[in-house]
Amino acid sequence: MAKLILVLGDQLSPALSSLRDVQPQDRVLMAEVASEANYTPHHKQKIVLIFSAMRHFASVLQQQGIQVSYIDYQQKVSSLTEAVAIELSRYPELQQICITECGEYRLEQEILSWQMQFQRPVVLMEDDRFIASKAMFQHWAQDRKQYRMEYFYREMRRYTGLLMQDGLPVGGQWNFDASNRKAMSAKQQLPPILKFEQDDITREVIALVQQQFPNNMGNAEHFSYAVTGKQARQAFLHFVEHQLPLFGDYQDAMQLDEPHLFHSICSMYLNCGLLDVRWVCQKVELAYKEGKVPLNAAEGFIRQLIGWREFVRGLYWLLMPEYKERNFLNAQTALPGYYWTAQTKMRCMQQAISHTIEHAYSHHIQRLMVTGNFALLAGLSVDEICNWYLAVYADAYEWVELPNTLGMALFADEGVLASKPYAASGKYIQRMSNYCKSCSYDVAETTSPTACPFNALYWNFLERNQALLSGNARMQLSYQNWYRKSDEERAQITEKAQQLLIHLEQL
Ligand code: DLZ
Ligand code: SF4
Repeated sequence: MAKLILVLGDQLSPALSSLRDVQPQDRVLMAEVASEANYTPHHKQKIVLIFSAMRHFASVLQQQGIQVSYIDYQQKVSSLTEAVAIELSRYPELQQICITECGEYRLEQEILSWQMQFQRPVVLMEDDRFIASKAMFQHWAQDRKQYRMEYFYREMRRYTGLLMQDGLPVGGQWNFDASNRKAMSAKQQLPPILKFEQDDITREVIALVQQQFPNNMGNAEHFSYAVTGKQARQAFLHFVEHQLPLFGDYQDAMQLDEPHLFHSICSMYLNCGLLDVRWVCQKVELAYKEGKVPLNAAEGFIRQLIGWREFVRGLYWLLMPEYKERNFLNAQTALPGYYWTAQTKMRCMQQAISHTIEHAYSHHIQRLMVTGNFALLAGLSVDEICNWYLAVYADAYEWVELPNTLGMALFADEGVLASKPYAASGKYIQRMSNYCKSCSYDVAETTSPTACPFNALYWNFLERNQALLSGNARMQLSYQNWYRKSDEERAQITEKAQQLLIHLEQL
């Protein structure tokens, strides 16, 4: 039976399950469509990455002799459903629709309606690019009162054998996180970053994006990311050689005007399928075995992939759709305009947001402890913040964005993902960066007119959410510190925080 195989914009992997058994009579369909391009206002570079990588991937499939129908954005097709309808009317002999399971709940619902609509079986195949299947995660999660990444991660180490010896973790411990929190000296030499030349396909896509998405965040003209599997592997090997040796040490550090530091920037390639997680982890393990990188770097990196990445995906599919509705701390405040413009006097926020505008990327501590932390402290709308992260980062799809934002950054899931809110005052940002030195605000102050907004907002966050958070064992110390202050000081801080919240747009 001839099949229609739909390949999505984040399924650009030669080893994709739906492509494994492709027959000469089958047709692959790939489509640039309005609904996927517009369900959130994606950063221009995210759209360029996906459309250009889709076009390159389609041409690789064609070169392999596979029949491919490619619908480009100019054809103004509204949705993937419409794309499938067009393909089936052109090729009615395609009797089955075959697709590797997708990354977002909303699209899965759309796909599930096709069987009825098109009167053909829809075969959803497991996305085994992930190491843990949904069933495997469900099995791990069942009967657990709490889901903790660390325990899941240990299972995954055992399951993959990565950094394991005789059933035990290499180096005698599972996790070297404690040695991954060094601040960085401004004199630290930074390794070169790898940029790719635009080819004709990418240039054409850039012109399209500039024309069709003029108001989306960012600028596409200087786009220099990888758009093929070969380039993405080259980018990753560059990281292993140049950045990985110090990745562990400086994983949490932030530096003025330095968006990349020792990070790989490869999540965007992994998440759209250009890189394979097993290949990536094996390269990192090999670099460790060859003595090229220390254990804290290799372990820290592998933990992000087989630990966090697989864990958040498992949780997403376990808890959707109800998960998306959660708002434990009842955060409702509208997103200030500077999340889109970077026009704020807060240096840390200006840096994290301007890096985002410039590169459709910022690293995880900027996302968690600057823009995420600020949103948590100020009680910004969970829905709006989740939508922002989904739109502005080139690596963002809901399976990874939602748990990281709603759960980890905003604690809106009541601690499913993190055992306590990642709330921090300006002191944390001062310790991990050199931002405060050039900030209009004073990180050492809490209530003065030029005091760092993070400080009063941090205390006010505790005060405001006392009924919900003071029972959390891991928050005890913070509450003790708050109540150690005099009544007068607490009243001043509360007053200052209220002023900040009223004038949030002007910070
Ligand atoms: C993100 C994205 C964008 C911008 N455009 C498309 C598209 O036109 N066609 C497509 O197949 N996929 C696109 N994607 C990726 C999808 O949104 C992604 O497959 C779903 O969000 C599920 O993860
Ligand atoms: Fe950010 Fe406060 Fe430091 Fe300014 S002083 S950079 S607002 S933490």
